[in-house]
Amino acid sequence: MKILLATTNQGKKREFLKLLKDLNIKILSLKDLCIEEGFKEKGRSFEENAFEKAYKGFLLTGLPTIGEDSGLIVPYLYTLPGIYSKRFSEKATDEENRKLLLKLLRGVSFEKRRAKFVCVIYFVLNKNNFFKFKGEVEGFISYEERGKSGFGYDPIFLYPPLGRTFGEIDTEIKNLISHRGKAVSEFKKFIKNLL
Ligand code: ITT
Repeated sequence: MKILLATTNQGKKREFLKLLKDLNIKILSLKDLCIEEGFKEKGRSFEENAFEKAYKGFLLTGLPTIGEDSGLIVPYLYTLPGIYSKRFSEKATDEENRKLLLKLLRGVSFEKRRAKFVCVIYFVLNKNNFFKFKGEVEGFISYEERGKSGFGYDPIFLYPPLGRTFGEIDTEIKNLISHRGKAVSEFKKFIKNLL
């Protein structure tokens, strides 16, 4: 079985490939298929965006497709960056996004720095059958950047059970506890049944 992973984010792709490597499935990326087109998100929820990416990938290639939308929710900031996680700051680079978030939380107490990562995966098997998987992980926004692992907001996402940010842990460990790791684990149960 071949599956398209409809993401342009290299950090996500690295994690997915590690998480799915024990399945008897060939995972192709948009890049592998020379598809340059980005997947602009227009939806109002992680669900809508994930579905749109997966369905568009399926329509473009005819392959069963995984679409994923994820982001960081900070209740103190009325759920921002949320579905705008990728384009939170003006320049929309990972570094600028992190800087903006730290700036908005300057002087804010630890308790109010609660945050959670959310990951929604849609798997479009064919034009009439699609399946949703979701994962979340809770933590806090740190006071400064720590560590260089991962991508996006990882260096400022503090995970209390380990006393470290996601920027300070290896991908293998992150995959065991992360929002994406949890959603993919549900997806794997499903796909094993299907196969
Ligand atoms: P695709 O739409 O092509 O998949 P994207 O980067 O545009 O890639 P999203 O719209 O889902 O993806 O944006 C999610 C953003 O949320 C991402 O760019 C990161 O800034 C952040 N994010 C999601 N998961 C993360 C993680 O595991 N660690 C750190 N930041 C994460």
